[in-house]
Formats: sequence, C-alpha cells, structure tokens
Amino acid sequence: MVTYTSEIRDIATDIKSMKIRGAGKIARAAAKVLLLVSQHSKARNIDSFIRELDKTAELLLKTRPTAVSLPNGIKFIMKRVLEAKDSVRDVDEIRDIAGNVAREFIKSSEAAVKKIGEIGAKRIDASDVLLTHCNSQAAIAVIASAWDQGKKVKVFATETRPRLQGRKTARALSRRGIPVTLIVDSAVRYFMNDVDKVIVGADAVAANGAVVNKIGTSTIALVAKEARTPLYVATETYKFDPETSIGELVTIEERDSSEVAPKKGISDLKTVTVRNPAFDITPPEYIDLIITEKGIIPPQAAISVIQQEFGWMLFEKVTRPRIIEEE
Ligand code: RUB
Repeated sequence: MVTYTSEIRDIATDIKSMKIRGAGKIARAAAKVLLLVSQHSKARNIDSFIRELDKTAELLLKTRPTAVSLPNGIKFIMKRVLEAKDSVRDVDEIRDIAGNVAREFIKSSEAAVKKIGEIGAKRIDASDVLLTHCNSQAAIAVIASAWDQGKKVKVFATETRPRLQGRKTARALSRRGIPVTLIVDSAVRYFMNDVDKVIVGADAVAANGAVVNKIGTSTIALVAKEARTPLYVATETYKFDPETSIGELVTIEERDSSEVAPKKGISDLKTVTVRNPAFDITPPEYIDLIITEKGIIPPQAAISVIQQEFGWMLFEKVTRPRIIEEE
C-alpha cells in the first residue's frame, strides 16, 4: 500500500483540474509528488518502495495526457532510481536517492527556464513587438529576459479561450512593467502586421519538429506565416517526445464541454455538440526556431535532441515506467 498524504492527493487533483498547469510546472509538481512519496513511504524493502513509486507514477500519468514533460520527468527519476537499486544497502538509502533525484529534476527544470530566457533574449531586438499565446513560463522567460536587458519590447497576449490563461501572462508581464495588449484569440490576424515575432511555449515537440501547444497555436502560426512574421518556440529539452520517433502520436487532451459552453442552455441542446480539444499541432514548416536551454535549433533538428537526450528510452515501448512486475 502506498502512503498518500493529503498533500500528494492534492497535487494530483490540482494537475487534473488545472490549478497546476503549464507543461514545466506539471513536470515539477509530479517530481514533487515522487519526492513526497519517498519521504513518507513505509515500505520495508527496496522492491516494495519501487513498486510504490511505480503506482504513484501511474496515478500521475492519468492526470493530463498531452504534456510529455510529465512522463519524461517521471521516467528520468525512475531510471536513476533503478540504476541505483542494486548498489544500495537498504530501503532508506534508495528512498534518499529517489528524493535527491526528484529534487535534482526540479532544480534543473527551473534552471532550464532561466537559461532559455537568456538564450532566447539574444533573438529579440530592442523595441520588438511580440505576440504570445496561452501562459508559458519559457516564453515569458525570453520576453522578461529581453526586457531586463533594456530592450523596450511590447507584447500582444491572446486571452486564450476557454480557460483564459492569457490573462495570467498579461499579469506576469505587467508586474515587470512590460506594456501588454490583451486581445481575443480571433484578433490575431487583425494585429499580426504590427507584430515582429511570435513566441510560444510547448507541451511536446515531436521527432519531426512539430510542436504541440495550447489550442490556437497552429492558427497563429498560419497567420504569422502569411504575414512573414517569424515564430519561435521556447521549450525545455525534456518536452521533446522520444516515442514520436518510433511512430507514436501525441495524445491531444479533450476537456469537458462545460469549459466552452454551460451545460444548461447550450450543450444540452439536442443537435449541438461541443468539442474542446486543449492542444493542437503546429507543423515544422511554420516554426522558425526552437529555443532550448541547450541552444537554439531549427525544428528539423528535433530528432537529434531526442537521440541525445532520450537515446536510452528509444525502442523501449513504454508509456510509463513499468519496471517491476505486479505482486
Ligand atoms: C499550457 C500551454 C503552455 C505550455 C508551455 O496549457 O499550452 O503553452 O504548457 O508552458 P495548459 P511552460 O494551461 O492547458 O496546461 O513553458 O510553462 O511549460
């Protein structure tokens, strides 16, 4: 039996309900859960402890399907725990290792966002007008870092229906003194000729360089292409999806219709169906650059990142780290 404290349950619920959201934050929250399980575990031996981590991973992976940062973060931690398994003396030692690896993941993920900001800011010119969609910590890091360097940028932020995460972005940028114009998603084409660069985050990057991000990103990319406005994606390398290199597709989360229209009055009408996909896919031809913490790459180089970062995972047909047989 895994000991789930209320804090652990709350984090899983908060990821599902989107109180914790954004691919980076989701991965860090999952790592924190593994850290808490390691601290609170009452497992008497090493295998039982690893089974507890595995069960927790299963619970976490059910929360949100699209952000690949979640399984990648979990697999990173589980791999390190399994590597240590045969050389530890007892369960306390493996618990310490698991906790330390989870802490390390959280720290390196935060450092990656900062680094993306520094690297990405080099591609922003003084007085650029930028457009961003949804609420991406990585995209905000680039904008904020450029601003901190004295570049007097201005930003269009889309409100991002249906959950309006764009308001969070507007607040975050405004707190830094950055001028922001909040627009409805459908006004993107109206303003695109005033925009110098589009910058968005990612939930997943596929082996062919396609980027999965908040619904509406691909439409913005289309509009940007028409206006010859470059589109940059800011993303940590742990959002590259190794399974896409063996032909797997990224699962697009479809959320409840009540986020789009009230159950009473619209979605209960006999001939009306409400669809609410949360993410879409922008093909590589619409992406100029991908800014990662390791450097800037063209989307076509995504496969190299996958080989370098996740070579160990390739051909392991796993959707989660099922590492120990069920009892
Ligand atoms: C958030 C979203 C963000 C990416 C990147 O979607 O699409 O653009 O997750 O964010 P949701 P970050 O609100 O449905 O989670 O750069 O912060 O990881």
